[in-house]
Amino acid sequence: MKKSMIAGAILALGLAAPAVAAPVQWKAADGGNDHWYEVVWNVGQSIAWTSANAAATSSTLNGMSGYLATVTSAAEQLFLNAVNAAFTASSPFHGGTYTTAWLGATDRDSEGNWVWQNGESFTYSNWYAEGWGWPVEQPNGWIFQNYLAGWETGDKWGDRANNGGLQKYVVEYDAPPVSNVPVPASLPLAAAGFGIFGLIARRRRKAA
Ligand SMILES: [Ca+2]
Ligand SMILES: [Ca+2]
Repeated sequence: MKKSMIAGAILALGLAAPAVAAPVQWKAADGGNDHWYEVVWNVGQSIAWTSANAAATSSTLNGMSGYLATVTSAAEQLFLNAVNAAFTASSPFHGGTYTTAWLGATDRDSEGNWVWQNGESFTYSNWYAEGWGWPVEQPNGWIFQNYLAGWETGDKWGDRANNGGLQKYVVEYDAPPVSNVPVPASLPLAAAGFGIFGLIARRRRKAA
């Protein structure tokens, strides 16, 4: 526990650089969306979905905003399979064709109601669903597994706990950045407003 907290602190400070594959574009000329994708490996350390999500949303690429990747069609899944396989092949530490990586969906707010964090509609899914015995059908974690793990079995998805042991995540970048939901400009003002209200309330209490 202590060790992982220290590792987390080091990562937060950016002292340990994760391994990042060169971003790859899914070109419109190839039937894609012109978005860029980047596999990030947290070298030998598991990374929580929430940490991966925060890292992805603070990433930029040539002025484009990043987010944990969304997979919204079979074609996009196939493209990402190739990206993940290329990354896996480039690393001697990874076995198999693919390795599991976080994707940008969660059902933490409403069990079974999976949503992409960037607001795209969750109409396509690729859950592992042919389970007779082991591995079992996914998602299977009920309220204990609320985060989307890509390539859980082959290229199929599974649900995992926030600290589900994954070491990789995929960042997607829009070109141009359109699908990220921006932080409303009024939010800092609102926060400042609440601060003022808090002051007034304290003064009133003091006066009373
Ligand atoms: Ca769940
Ligand atoms: Ca699961």
